[in-house]
Amino acid sequence: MATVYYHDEKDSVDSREPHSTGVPVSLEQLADIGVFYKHIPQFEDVNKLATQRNYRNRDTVSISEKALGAEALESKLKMFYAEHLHEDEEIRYCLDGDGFFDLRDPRDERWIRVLLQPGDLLIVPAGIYHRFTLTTRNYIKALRLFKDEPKWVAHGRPYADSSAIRTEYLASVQTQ
Ligand code: KMT
Ligand code: NI
Repeated sequence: MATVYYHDEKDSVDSREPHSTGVPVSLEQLADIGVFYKHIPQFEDVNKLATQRNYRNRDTVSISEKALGAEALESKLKMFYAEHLHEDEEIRYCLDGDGFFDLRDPRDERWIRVLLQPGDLLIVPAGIYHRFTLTTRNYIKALRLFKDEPKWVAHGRPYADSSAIRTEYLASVQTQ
């Protein structure tokens, strides 16, 4: 079962704690905001999905104190946990460890938290505000898939509010 729920918004508590309200969010609700979640245990099925959706680039990241050092880890997490959006749809697939993706529901501005564990795949649509953090285990190894050239640029809020990609995303959610 996917672990997806509303975030408790208690921002004084470490982001790596679960922050659960105990109120679950269904995969249908995720789909309503253009987010697709699936547990895919077989790696070849990830490759199939990537081919079907025209993904041409990928990389693997290890995010942990061991991989990055304590200081770099803290600064990376700060960056990932700042609310941002990307100009392209992107896939995240958890290979090892775990982490939380928070997705901002554009209809009520609530944060929806998705736990990514090994074999979990998340399609993050272009234009959705989101953020990422580890769990208290402090380690994830993840595959990041990009349609074209990896666009590392994260557009922060509120600067991206008036961008074309945000407007397009909001229109796609409203017409569903
Ligand atoms: C993102 O889009 O915020 C990220 O890629 C975070 C790290 S991937 C586990
Ligand atoms: Ni991002």
